[in-house]
Amino acid sequence: MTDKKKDLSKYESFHVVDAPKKKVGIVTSEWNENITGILEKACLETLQKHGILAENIIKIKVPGSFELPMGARMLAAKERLDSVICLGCVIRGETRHDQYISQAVANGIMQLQLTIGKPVIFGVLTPDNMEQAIERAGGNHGNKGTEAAITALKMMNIAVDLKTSQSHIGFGK
Ligand code: DLZ
Repeated sequence: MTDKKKDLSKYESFHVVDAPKKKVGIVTSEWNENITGILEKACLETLQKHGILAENIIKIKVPGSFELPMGARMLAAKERLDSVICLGCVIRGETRHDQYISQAVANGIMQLQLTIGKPVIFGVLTPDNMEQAIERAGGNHGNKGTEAAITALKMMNIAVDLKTSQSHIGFGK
């Protein structure tokens, strides 16, 4: 059973600080485009709702979710981005193909964000079937595109807070 408290799509907007000067990349998988298109639209709208200018949102498409980490890396290398959001939908099939893709994407995204030092967001659905995907793309379980945008905004806020505060992380003074 899903914990409703964890459904970030129903977030209160005052919990998220606007980030008007930030530049964000969105990388969207073309596979299951009927779903990923909905995620992308919600993601874009949420970023703009929080003050990010249209010209500071750079969108690209990749063939499938497996290509998301590489697409994000290529985009981050070309543009000075504060965050990259990866959107995809890997639906379970008859074989374990989906597990290989999902694992590779999750690992690739984690590796990329730790390497470049910027938040790279895992906005990838991993449903058992199309019905579950639809529920997470504007249905009963919210819209994971919105959630991905909120996560990016929160992570960019953390980066700003750490830069401006006197506190430090680590062992030095
Ligand atoms: C091949 C494949 C399959 C079977 N299923 C999906 C899927 O459900 N979602 C998705 O985003 N991509 C899928 N792909 C394509 C792979 O992600 C990738 O594009 C190809 O294996 C080529 O590297």
